[in-house]
Amino acid sequence: MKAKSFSTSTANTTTTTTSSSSPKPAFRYLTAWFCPFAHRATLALEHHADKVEYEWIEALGWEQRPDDNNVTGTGKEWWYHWKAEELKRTNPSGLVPTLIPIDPNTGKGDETKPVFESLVTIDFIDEISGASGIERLVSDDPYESARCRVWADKVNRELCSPYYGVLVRTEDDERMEHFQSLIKGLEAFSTELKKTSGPLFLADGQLSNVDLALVPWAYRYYVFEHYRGAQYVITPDLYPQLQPYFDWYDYVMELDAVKRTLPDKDRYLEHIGKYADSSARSKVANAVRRGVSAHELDDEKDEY
Ligand SMILES: N[C@@H](CCC(=O)N[C@@H](CS)C(=O)NCC(=O)O)C(=O)O
Repeated sequence: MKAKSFSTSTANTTTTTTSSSSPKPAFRYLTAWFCPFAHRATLALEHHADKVEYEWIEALGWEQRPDDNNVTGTGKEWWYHWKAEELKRTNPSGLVPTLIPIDPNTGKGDETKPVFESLVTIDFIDEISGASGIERLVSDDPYESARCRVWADKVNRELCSPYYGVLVRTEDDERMEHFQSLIKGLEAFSTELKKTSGPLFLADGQLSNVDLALVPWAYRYYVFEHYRGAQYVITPDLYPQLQPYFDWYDYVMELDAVKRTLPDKDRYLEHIGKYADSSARSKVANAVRRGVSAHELDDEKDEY
């Protein structure tokens, strides 16, 4: 299999690599350029780009469907996700990211072994890469690894889910409530960052699953100002207590594996506008509209 180098333009197309026998683990990577959950898996794949190969398959996107039956009652809510058949077949929830291992003997995806759930994909990619020491995203130290497990989940609940509350909820006070809980979460994260010498979650500049859990959303917080106004901006002037987080942010955004995976800001702004104006239908958007957090989405209740 030919190694594929990532560029943000890659994320706009389906990239095909040719297959032959290869000692490196290789995957069909069912993803979407805009998806922050998938971005976590992309970051892990790119961090281990010399050890793991993948074929980027754009497997999800917006499609506008006429609201013939006036299901929404607003005449506005027309945007749904189209999904690749391969995604529907392999992930019971039909969500990206999903990784399908490529069988080295046939060069085809082995659909009996899909790997999904973004936090799981980070750890899985790290393990299958065979990396060791400082290159690992899951610490070799069992105590640090346990602390990271707790914090990756906490980051997911407290620093990622509120993002959707700010964008999807329609009342100002509800949006602000989600924003305030995000700031509280960032305060807790900043305090935890002080436990090591910084600037990353683990000591000695070792990138971890906790860092990768947060990078996609930290990068995307810029959309708040555009859609929700100046009181939703997160800057050192306004929140000096978050300085460890700002130092972390400046550092991670300069890492090569991060820089080359960041979606174009204007293009993403347009994409996420469908959440901000309530015209989007997706499991996450429906869960938040129903009044629960994004991480509590339910396949049955939030199907659309
Ligand atoms: N808990 C999942 C969430 C993934 C997710 O919600 N992905 C979105 C794209 S950003 C998706 O696939 N949506 C399809 C749908 O809503 O049906 C994870 O962490 O991987």
